Amino acid sequence: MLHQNGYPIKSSATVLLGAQWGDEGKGKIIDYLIGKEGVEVTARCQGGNNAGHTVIVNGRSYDFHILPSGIIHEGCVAVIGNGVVVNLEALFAELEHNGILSLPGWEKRLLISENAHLVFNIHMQVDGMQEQARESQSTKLGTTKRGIGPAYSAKCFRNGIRVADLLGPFDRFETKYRNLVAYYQKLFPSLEVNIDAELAQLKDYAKKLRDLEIVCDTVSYLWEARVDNKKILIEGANGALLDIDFGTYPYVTSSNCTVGGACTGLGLPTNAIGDVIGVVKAYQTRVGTGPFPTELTEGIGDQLQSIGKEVGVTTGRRRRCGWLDLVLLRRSQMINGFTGFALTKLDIMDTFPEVKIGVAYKINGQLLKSPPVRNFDWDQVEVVYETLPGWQTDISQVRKWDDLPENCKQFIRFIEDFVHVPVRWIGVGQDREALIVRD
Ligand code: 2SA
Ligand code: GDP
Ligand code: MG
Repeated sequence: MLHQNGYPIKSSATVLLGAQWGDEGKGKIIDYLIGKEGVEVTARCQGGNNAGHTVIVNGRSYDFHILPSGIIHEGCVAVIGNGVVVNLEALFAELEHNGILSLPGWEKRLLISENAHLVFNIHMQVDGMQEQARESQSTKLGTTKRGIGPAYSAKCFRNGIRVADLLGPFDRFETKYRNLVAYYQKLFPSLEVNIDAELAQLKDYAKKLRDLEIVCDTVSYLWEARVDNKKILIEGANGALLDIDFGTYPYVTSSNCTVGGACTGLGLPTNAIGDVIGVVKAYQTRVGTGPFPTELTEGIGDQLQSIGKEVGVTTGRRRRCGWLDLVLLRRSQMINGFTGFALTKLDIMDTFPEVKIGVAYKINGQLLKSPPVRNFDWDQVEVVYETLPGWQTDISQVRKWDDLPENCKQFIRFIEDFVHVPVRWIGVGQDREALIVRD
């Protein structure tokens, strides 16, 4: 493709997204793709340190919240795009906690957009206060309390503060910061902030960022990477059903976790997007409150939770579990246009005599054409299930499609036929190697 300025743009970016309510096992698939496909640039486009991606390499477990998982690969540049909200304290803690600071030249491989908005401690405090207020109205969302909603609200309210502001004249930054605190204190009179201490800490971060030279115009960087034909992988965080526009609103996060977020959160044109990989867990989980029609509150739900070790990576909360919901997966496909699925955690259902899949919704006996919009309607949903025989075989050591039990293949083909997306990767365990790659 020849760019209008005469530059040949060679590469397009692969986008990897959660197709459900997050925690589909994106971290592991990202790690596999980086290693296998020689990815040179990974980028986060939305969310903040509410995300929690687990990557297990040679027995060591990494948990990434704000850093792109690509940071552990020495040949890979990790970009935090303009659409991400950045908590600097969490960022530096994560670099340390995951042993990144001891990787040679790590600072040459991390880039942060100057346009990204900052998350401050006050945003986290406000997140907590808003949740408390919702609790008394029984409208609690179950946020991660990482200040994500308040930071994105400030961005839209246009009193948000960007990374570039922190690196500019400090007195200007200070004025913006004090104005922001004053704004929140009007809304929440009980909010206590030690402004001087916060500013001193932020000044330290400004120096650190300046010394490291990791803040830049990531739009130009990505454009040049495309001109240089670099392999780019965009790491979606959270999941389609948590998308602020298309998720189960208001029980969602505050960013676009669907494919459009990759463009707006990085400044990439739509024709820069190549493959869109959807990561799908073989069953459904959700952390936090909100609709979950196929939820199983006991029995098999408890088994999925304990066998699948379904616990939040950021907050340690127990994840709710239920059967795979193809009504919602098809919806996710309509919005994202997945070119392939990575189906994860299939091994977790190894012992089940039968497995169920949600295939339609009814309200008052009437089939629905689309998932509900109002909470009132979500509460009325009755799920129509397809029951398939279980495989009752340990598949954790299987590495080839042909070696999977027939009932397991039937489960996978059912998903493909229903959603019309090929399942290209199948996860059968936590490790990087525990994956079946389909030709
Ligand atoms: P927030 O904090 O404002 O984004 O919360 C709003 C809703 O979004 C959900 N949410 C998540 N759901 C699944 N995984 C997430 N990341 C962590 C993980 C979560 C954890 O990997 O396990 O540790 O609890 C994530 N982040 C946000 C959240 O539960 C709310 O329903
Ligand atoms: P993410 O947020 O989508 O990256 O997913 P999380 O890291 O929050 O949660 C997924 C969990 O499932 C992690 O503990 C992974 O190590 C684990 N996992 C990923 N794929 C598989 C799989 O195929 N089988 C098993 N048993 N565990 C997996
Ligand atoms: Mg997660």
